[in-house]
Parts: sequence; structure tokens; C-alpha cells
Amino acid sequence: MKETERIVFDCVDAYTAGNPVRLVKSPSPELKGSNMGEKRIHFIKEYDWIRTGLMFEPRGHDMMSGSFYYEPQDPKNDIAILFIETSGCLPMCGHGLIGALTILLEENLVKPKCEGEIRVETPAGLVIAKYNRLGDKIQSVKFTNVPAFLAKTAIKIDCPDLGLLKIDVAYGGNFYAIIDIQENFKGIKAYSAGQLVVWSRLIREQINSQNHFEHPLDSKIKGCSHILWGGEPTFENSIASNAVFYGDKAIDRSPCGTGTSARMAQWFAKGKLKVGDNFIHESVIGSIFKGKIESTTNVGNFQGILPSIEGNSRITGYNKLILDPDDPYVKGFQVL
Ligand code: PYC
Repeated sequence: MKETERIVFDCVDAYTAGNPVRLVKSPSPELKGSNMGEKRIHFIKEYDWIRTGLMFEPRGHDMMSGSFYYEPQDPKNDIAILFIETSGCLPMCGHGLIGALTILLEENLVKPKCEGEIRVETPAGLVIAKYNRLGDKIQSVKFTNVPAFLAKTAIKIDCPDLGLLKIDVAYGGNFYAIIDIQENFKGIKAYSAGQLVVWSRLIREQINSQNHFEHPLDSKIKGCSHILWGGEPTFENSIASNAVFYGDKAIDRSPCGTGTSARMAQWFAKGKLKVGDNFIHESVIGSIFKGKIESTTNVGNFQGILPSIEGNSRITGYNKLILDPDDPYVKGFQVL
């Protein structure tokens, strides 16, 4: 696949708990590597123009998120997924996974070896998902994520307008800076999405300039990319609400699968959640993911958890998108 050619991408658009998902049916760039982690690095080096072209304006928008799918490396597995997003090419994306699997199953693009279960190779590792099919619709997808762990606690950051904040960083498929309700932060309902975006960019820069976050078992996964702002729950059964910032301008409309995983690991490490506990997490629009700590595990020297996340998606349309080298905005643009 070359930048100099006109390429038509056949996509299916959907959303998971309000956040967009764009699965590219074809064509998919041929990627080199012995696993999805290595293939992700190859994609970033050679094909990032496809990501920006399909995710940024004018074909996408600030929140756009999508994926390509591939044959699995290990024949025991059913499929391999590469996540693309306005923020980059993520190791793992929870809402993206639920959306991609819903599309793949509803559109008969994959036939799992065992109906009801699908084994997915992602850049962050193997993820096993269970799904409920009713007629030709997928009612829900529940996946057991890669191990999550709390990486660092009580990092002090000086945030404009708010003042001193204490921040924890946890991994749930991406590294998250987690800002809980505290003296100088009253919870997400007290602020606008625009304010959270501006503060998040500055906090991410400070956190990464003062700390180095790297997965203890995979040096390809590094850097704190996402900021999770906490809030009180609004529904009777919810445990908490949150707003996740990613990319340069996005606030996740879903409760964020990898963010919820990271937050469960943080709560587990602080004794606020134990194995078997449910964690119902609300998003900024009031959509819900059901999280649960399935078991504990070690990640290098960190004690971690195996989190599961359950949610659902809806297909919204079929989309043929053109990347034409004659188009001045072939690689897309962002207005910051
Ligand atoms: O659901 O994991 C997620 C996610 C990451 C970024 C946006 N959503």
C-alpha cells in the first residue's frame, strides 16, 4: 500500500457506549512482525498516514477511533486486531475492541472456533472475549483484558486554575494518569469538558517529562498517554464516573475500557476493590461499562489484576473513504 496511490477503504462505522469505532474491512496494510506488538511498530513507522487520513478531519473527528483486523499469528486464536485512533496506534482499546468484535460478528467477517467466545491477539497481548448473540445482533461483549497494575502513586503536579494535584498512574492496556476527587479537584461534574481537555494536555506533558513509564514485560509499550478524571456516580448501581482524555482534544464518550481496567487496578492496590467485585463505571454521557476483577496476577515486580469489561455496540453505517494523493487533506488535519 503506497501513499502515492488512490486507495478506497471499505469501512463499517459503529459506536460503543457512545464512542466511535470505525472498522476497516479492506484493504489492510501488510504488516511485518511475529506478533501484533511488532506489527504495531511497523504500522507506526510506515503507515501512520493511513491512521491520520482515516481518523482526523475531514474523514474523522477529534474522538475518532478505529481498527484493522488480521489473521492471528497463533492458529488457536480467532483474529488479530490493530487499533488506530486520533491519539495514535494504541496497544489496546476497550471500547474499540467491543465495537470491532460486534462488527466482525454481525457482518460475518469472522467465524470463531467456539461460538460465544473469541480469542483476539492485540498489540498488548491476548484478550479473550465472550459475546451474546441474539438473532443477527450481538447483545453484549465481555472481554478479559491484559493484566492491569498500579505503576506509581501520589505524583504531585501543579495544574493551572486547580493548583496542586496528587495523581496515580496505572496501566490497563495503556498508561493512565488518574486524578481522583481531592481538595483541589471536585469531580468531573464541576467542570466543562473544555477545561478538562486544556488541563489534561498540560498534566500529560508534566507527568511524562518527570517520570518514565514502561511496561515491565514489553518495552514497546511506554509513556502515559491518557488522563482519567474521576467523579461521583449518578446512577444507583454505579461505583464511579469518569472522563478520559486522549489524543489532543478527545474526551471519551464511553467509560473507557482500558481506563476502567487501570482504575480497577488502582482501587485494588489501595484496598478499595477485591477479586470478584463488580465495578460499574459511568462515562460523561452516562453510558456504562461493567468491570470486574477476575483474578490477581503479577506483572514483572508489580502485583496486578486480570480485569474484565462488558459493554455493547451499535453499527451506524457503511462508509467508503478515499485517500487520494491529489487531495490536499489526504493525511487529515486537526484544529487545536
Ligand atoms: O475504551 O480503552 C478504551 C479507550 C481508549 C481510548 C478511548 N477509549
